[in-house]
Amino acid sequence: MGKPSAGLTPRRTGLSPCNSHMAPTHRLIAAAAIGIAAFLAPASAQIMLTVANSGFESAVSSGFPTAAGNWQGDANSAVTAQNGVTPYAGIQMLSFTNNGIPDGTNGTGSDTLQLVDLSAYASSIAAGNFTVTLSAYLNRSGSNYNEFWTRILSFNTTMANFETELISTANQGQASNYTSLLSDSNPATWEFSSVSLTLPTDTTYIAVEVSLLHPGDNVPSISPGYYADNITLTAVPEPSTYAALLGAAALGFAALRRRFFA
Ligand SMILES: [Ca+2]
Ligand SMILES: [Ca+2]
Repeated sequence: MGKPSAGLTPRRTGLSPCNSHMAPTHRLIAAAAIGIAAFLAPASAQIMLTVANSGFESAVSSGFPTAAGNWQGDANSAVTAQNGVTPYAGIQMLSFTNNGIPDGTNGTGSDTLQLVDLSAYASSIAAGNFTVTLSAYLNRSGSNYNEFWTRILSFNTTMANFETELISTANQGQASNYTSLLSDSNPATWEFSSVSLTLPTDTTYIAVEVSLLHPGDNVPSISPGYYADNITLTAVPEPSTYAALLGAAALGFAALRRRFFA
């Protein structure tokens, strides 16, 4: 951001005697600088999406969700500090304690997920390159080999059909992505994990998920000692927004060049 302004400053100073042409020129310079500044600050285009009960300060439910609004899944629970682990923030955190039904081949998983309605962003998503990022803090006091997952799945039907869609598309949705994390063994530290997914252009909602996988041994329950907290979800729309800004800045400079070299 500093570079374009620094480059423009001497020109503005040098031009100051030419009163009659100054105002429009300054306006052009300012417009170009603002355009470039906006282009160089993509963080400004990031959208914070709402995750309900993002810090697990309220209870979570079991079963497949059929609507947006809270965490559901295996019978995990929101708990206060325990087993040497203090919540990352607030007074509660998610404890992974139940892994549903072992499937006999792929080990077991303890899943908690939430549906997020993205219909308000339909036009941005349809433009393509609409990327969402899910982040979570994870920690354990348990000593077994277990793997945390953060995952995003996209869907284009209604939320009431979520369970059917999840099963019929082999647990993948239309598109999905995950990051796995093997937490360190220090219960005093929280580990950060995040995953991004560029959504199919017809996405209407996504499922965001935090899981604890217990690979291989296929036991019917997971001992307490594995936790998640502070879930965040952000989106960055199609970069054509930046391209438009850069285009505006380029036009401004072209106009300046004509003024100086005509
Ligand atoms: Ca919390
Ligand atoms: Ca840790």
